[in-house]
Amino acid sequence: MSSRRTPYNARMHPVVHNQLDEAIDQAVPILQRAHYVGVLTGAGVSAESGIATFRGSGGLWEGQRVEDVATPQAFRRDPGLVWRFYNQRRASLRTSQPNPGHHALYRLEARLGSDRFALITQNVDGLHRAAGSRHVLELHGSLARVRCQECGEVKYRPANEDLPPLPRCDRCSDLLRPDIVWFEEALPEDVWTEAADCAARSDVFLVVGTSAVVYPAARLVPIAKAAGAVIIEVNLAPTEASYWVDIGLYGPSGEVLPKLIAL
Ligand code: BV8
Ligand code: ZN
Repeated sequence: MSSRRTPYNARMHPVVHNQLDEAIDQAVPILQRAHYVGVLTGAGVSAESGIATFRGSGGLWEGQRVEDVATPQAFRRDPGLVWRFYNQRRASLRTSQPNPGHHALYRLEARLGSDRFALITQNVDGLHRAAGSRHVLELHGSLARVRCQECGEVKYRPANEDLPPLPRCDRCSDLLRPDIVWFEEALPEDVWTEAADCAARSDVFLVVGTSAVVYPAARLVPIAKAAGAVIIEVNLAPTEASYWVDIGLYGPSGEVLPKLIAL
């Protein structure tokens, strides 16, 4: 067995790496010439910071029905269960740091200037801001904020703060909920409008670490493409967005982004 496997691995690995290096070489001058760069990130960009992704084996949705924890109906039915899910995720952030992928995106913004760069993220972990990124559009909210379900007051409650199992509003005493966009809820309109504008303004659009199956976020890719952007995907493997992609960089974003952005 092993004598058959060894030559196969030895033959395949250099080929995969050469393809990635060639694709990075192709992408670098396009990125260097770009006037406006938009980036859409998903859970994969934080995987190397130790934060679980959603779909696939070991993902947050494995063994956990989305409908039980990430919908308004779930919160009405069992707010304690929903808060346990979110308090666990807040706790997991305490030991997480931005990884080289987050840092590389920060350096790209620093080089271009924030008026020529937008980082649109589906993530709720705050790691892009922790890495220093400034023009960040959080489409799905933040684990570091709570919102009163009655009076709507939003409060910053950083993940290193313990919350009670059923936190209540200081102002009206009603139940607080995570300030997260659940399934079947609309995205914050101002954030979505700005994200769509930025995608349409981009001449390069990076799609990083997302399965691109959740809407409307996934629509940003064809929006950017229709406006003439070159679409560059960074992921472990092709995704639902790959149909629109001009250059695919298939490898871990914590390794690929620093190479793409250093050059
Ligand atoms: C809306 C949850 C209008 C909270 C999230 C049928 C019925 C009902 C609704 C729908 C329907 N069909 C479509 C819809 C709309 C629905 C939707 O898109 N559903 C899909 C799933 C079918 N969307 C909505 O409901 C949105 N609202 O449409 O409003 C409306 C009104 C009334 C009724 C209907 C509609 C709201 C969507 C908000 C969802 N919120 N958050 C929480 O986070 O706790 S979604 C959840 O998925 C996450 O938040 C995350 O942001 C998002 C996207 O996931 P990804 O980030 O892409 O993560 P995933 O695990 O999938 O992929 C990881 C990727 O990383 C993989 O590709 C992997 O290969 C890669 N990777 C891994 N490691 C690495 C890596 N890549 C690089 N390097 C690595 N190291
Ligand atoms: Zn209140």
